[in-house]
Amino acid sequence: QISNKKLTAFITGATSGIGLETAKLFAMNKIDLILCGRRQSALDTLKKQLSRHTKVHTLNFDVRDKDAVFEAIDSLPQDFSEIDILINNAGNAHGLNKFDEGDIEDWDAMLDINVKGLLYVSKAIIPTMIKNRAGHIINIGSIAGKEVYPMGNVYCASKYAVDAINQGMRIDLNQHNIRVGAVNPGLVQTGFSDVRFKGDKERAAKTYEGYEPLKPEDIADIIHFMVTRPYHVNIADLLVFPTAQASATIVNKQL
Ligand code: NDP
Ligand code: 8X3
Repeated sequence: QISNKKLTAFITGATSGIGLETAKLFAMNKIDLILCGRRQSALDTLKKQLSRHTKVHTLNFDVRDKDAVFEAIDSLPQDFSEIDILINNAGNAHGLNKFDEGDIEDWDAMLDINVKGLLYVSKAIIPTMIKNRAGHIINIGSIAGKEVYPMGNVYCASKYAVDAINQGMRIDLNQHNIRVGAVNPGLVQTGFSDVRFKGDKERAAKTYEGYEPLKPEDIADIIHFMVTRPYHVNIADLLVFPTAQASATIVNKQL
């Protein structure tokens, strides 16, 4: 029974936003952590801060790099090798352009990170869960994986893929007693828009003006709720908006 023992969680994209807040909340609740990202200084800071509350191990790899993913996960010390919870969170939108004006490098980045990176990490970790006949995988999808919106095109495609992978994992891992579920947020104020708009801070800030967006802490709270349900309860698919948002494109802005 997964809930009776001290848990170990593996979080991708732990250096910022949703992943970072999930790491903090898990640490406060004494869940051991394997935190991943590419920014070593952010990983070092997190390790220093969160080690006061729980055991923390950091891994620096780019999820696009298949060999690096498997080497990093193979390198885990014995006391971090039994992973109970996988939060597949690393990802971003790159650009917001009409399809015909899309940048091929942006398309590659979104499909390689949001889809293939998630697959590599999952492939490396699932065997432990199968061996243990227990585990919980939470895939961070998006409203963009439920609804295509103007100029969302390839980012939406990447998140529709996450939605399909979430369903496929749940079906195929069912016989192994593994829980699989997705959280699909609407607008959350994180580093997301800085990346989407390639460092244009003014444009990024505009995304969150005139209404109260979700905070990454809100999503962390939901993820923590999911992992703390009794083991026979699997929250399979959850869509969460800020109250001001009704769909991918309908946001009640008071500007
Ligand atoms: P942030 O930009 O704040 O965080 C993204 C995280 O992903 C960072 O920790 C980053 O770490 C990591 N990451 C990005 N690219 C790579 C890579 N190639 N290899 C390894 N790690 C990588 O954004 P959010 O917290 O908002 O995003 C987290 C997830 O939530 C994403 O999957 C996103 O699509 C999803 N989401 C976000 C929404 C929002 O409105 N913010 C809404 C719906 C879904 P580092 O740079 O150190 O590698
Ligand atoms: C992030 C939310 O609406 O920018 O996935 O696609 S949105």
